[in-house]
Amino acid sequence: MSTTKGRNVVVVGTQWGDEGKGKLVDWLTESAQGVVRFHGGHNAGHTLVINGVKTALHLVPSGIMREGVTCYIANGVVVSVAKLIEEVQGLEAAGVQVRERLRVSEACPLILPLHAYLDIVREFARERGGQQRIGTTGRGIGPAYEDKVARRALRVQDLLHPERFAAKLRDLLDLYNHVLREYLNSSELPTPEVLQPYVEGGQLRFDPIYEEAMRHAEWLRPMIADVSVELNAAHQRGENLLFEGAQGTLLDVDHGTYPYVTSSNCVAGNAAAGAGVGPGLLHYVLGITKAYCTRVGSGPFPTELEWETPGTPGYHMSTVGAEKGVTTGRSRRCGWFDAALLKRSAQVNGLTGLCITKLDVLDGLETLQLCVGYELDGRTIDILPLGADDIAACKPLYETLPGWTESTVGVTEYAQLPSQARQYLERIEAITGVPIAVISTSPDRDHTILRH
Ligand code: 2SA
Ligand code: MG
Repeated sequence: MSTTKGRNVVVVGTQWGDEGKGKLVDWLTESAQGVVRFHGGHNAGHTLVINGVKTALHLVPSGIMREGVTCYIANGVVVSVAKLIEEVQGLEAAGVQVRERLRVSEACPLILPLHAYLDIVREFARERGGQQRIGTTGRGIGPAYEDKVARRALRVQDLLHPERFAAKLRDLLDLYNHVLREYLNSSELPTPEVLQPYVEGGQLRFDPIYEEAMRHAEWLRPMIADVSVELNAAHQRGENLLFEGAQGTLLDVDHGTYPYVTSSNCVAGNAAAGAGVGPGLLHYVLGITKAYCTRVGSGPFPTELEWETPGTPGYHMSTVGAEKGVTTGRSRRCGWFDAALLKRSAQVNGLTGLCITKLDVLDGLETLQLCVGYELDGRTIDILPLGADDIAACKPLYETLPGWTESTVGVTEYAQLPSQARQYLERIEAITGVPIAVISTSPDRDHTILRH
């Protein structure tokens, strides 16, 4: 994990998100000059704890907490300027200088209030049609990516051309208002309070969306950049870049538990496409892995435990690990570590090294179960299958390992971990074939073990 000049690191989540990527990106930023978000949007929730002070980030890259680091929001990210303003203002009120160090790609598709509305309407329609909700964050991520691949998105660069913006927005609203009229009975539609100014009788209104976007354009203007050109120039200068993944591999639209996924590619390979750099610039892929599993939202989770009953291991993980969504405040489902799932993640990301987070949360559990494969349709398999239906049919196969009673909170030397903790980690390494380079023993920046 040692960092040399001009060496770039991609940080990805290997499970369903919330593995602790934010802390690691912040920690690694000590030797980076730029941090890049390359996919997703403000559905992400990255929590950092610095000198005991907690900061939650959604859209701003986690490098922002280090002075002098440039933060890039690259073309693969879907941007809500309203949410960006809110987040930047919060950070600046707390004394973090942001705007001079933030660059936003002109090619980013915009998330407008209409996308959040469509997100909520779609979830409602699924349920009404007898399907399970995806359990989205309701931030408009899916509808914004739909517009992007359908080639009708409004992009950051359109904000600087009011007439062009207005024409594109009119077309978009015509389309969606038609869809809303045809397919849904507007009187039934739920409209959250924050979206009420933009909706009338189940129809999206042009004026408030347009006027707000034009105000936002002025705020954003100084930060708008050709991020791809800037990243390539930074690399030429010998700077180290850090590519910050959001969500996790099992939420990837191609490789995850489809359709219970997010709408972007969360895997390491997308760092190149989503940032506008060549794949040759991705030198080290660090997979962030929680020492157990969590998932927020619907969808299959083979090693899920009962996590609401006091006294159970699942309850222990949920409470000691404070497993609540940073963006929505939803409780996360909890379960045993799934090494067969990690095997899938290691392959699709091409992991160079692993970072195990929240090891300390397992302190005090008598025994630990490690999923090493599944029974599926009478066969035994050792890697997570593809797609929600097969994954839901998997019966996990476990190995039992001893737990430890000592506290590991704040340990910074591998040798000082209890022998059972080391045995647990080394078993994970042996099954996945990926070396554990880093271990995190509390949310604090300094409570980190660097192994190699
Ligand atoms: P969406 O909103 O379209 O991306 O939702 C689709 C699925 O992706 C999941 N998802 C997430 N899972 C974990 N963490 C996320 N970020 C926040 C956090 C989530 C929160 O860090 O805690 O606060 O609830 C995140 N973002 C999206 C989502 O649950 C759906 O399963
Ligand atoms: Mg999170």
